[in-house]
Amino acid sequence: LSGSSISQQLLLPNPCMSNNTPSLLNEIPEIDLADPHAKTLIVKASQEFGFFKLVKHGISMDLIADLEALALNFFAIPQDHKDRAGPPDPFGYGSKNIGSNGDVGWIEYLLFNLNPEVVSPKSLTIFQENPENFRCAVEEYISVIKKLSCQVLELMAEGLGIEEKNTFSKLLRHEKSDCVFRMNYYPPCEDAEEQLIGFGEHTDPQMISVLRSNNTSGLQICLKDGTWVSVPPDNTSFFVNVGDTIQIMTNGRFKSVKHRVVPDTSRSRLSMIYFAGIAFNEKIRPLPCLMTNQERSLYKEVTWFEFKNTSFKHRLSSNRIALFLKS
Ligand code: GA4
Repeated sequence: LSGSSISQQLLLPNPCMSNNTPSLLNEIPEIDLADPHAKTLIVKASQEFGFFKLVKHGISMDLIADLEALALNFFAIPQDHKDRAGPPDPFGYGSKNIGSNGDVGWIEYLLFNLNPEVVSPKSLTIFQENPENFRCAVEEYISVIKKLSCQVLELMAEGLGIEEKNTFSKLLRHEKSDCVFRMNYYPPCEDAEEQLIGFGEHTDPQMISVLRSNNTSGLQICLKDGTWVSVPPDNTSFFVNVGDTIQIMTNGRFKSVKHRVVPDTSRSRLSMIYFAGIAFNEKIRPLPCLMTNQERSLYKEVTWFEFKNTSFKHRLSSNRIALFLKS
């Protein structure tokens, strides 16, 4: 990323943010997956924050460290080599531009398509400059994160008192589930005179997102009252965001959390996020078993295909769910 061409858009838009650092989120809900209360704590955290941290998840730190090293190798190769794996339309290597509606950030990234229905020849070029072990590490990581995501989704269903505990997880296990894996690299922004934005505020459209980052800060989440708080980095844990799809499926009980990333001035941040989505033809609507007697759906029924298409036509910060609210 070239420091000389920082556009106005990269500056943090929120005036209350530019001069003061948001407070640290000290009470981030921590879930130990082996704890018998995990399901209750996950539901509480999903309602209150739409965000929580997974500890004692059982995923090998070696696997993570290997993938992190390979990803850093990729981001360190010459720009023209990286560009051969781009542009991310919608999968591949991207730099600065996010999506296709004019959003920008102080970021480089790799987007992997995990939906067998979407043909993505670019997936091959991502690995072109890299040894076969990069592909293997990505595949292995995705397979363990998918299992972890299913575990979380099952605890969510159980905690909500849904009889079939695989209600959400079976949507992810579906052979045509539309998932994405993303590696984000935020170079340090030491020369910047003003606070830059790495990844602008947004919610994730899928069911849940499972994030792991190195030990560099940057992630911020927006609380219910609208205040932004920084999430202390923790490279041994995973962070889970509730996405738009689960907010709709729970008729608003779970909150799709607004979040953003502000790059560090002196250290680079690397995060890897697995977005657990559903198949294109699945309907997004509140689960009938969750609706109490008089309760009415807050949202218009929509397929994931329609929801995703509409989302991708709007700016990053747009309120996607609001587009599907019943009047
Ligand atoms: C946000 C969550 C995931 O990173 C992502 C993003 C996608 C993209 O980078 O292409 C989008 C964004 C995300 C939602 C609105 C549109 C599409 C950028 C953007 C401006 C891969 C996804 O699925 O939705």
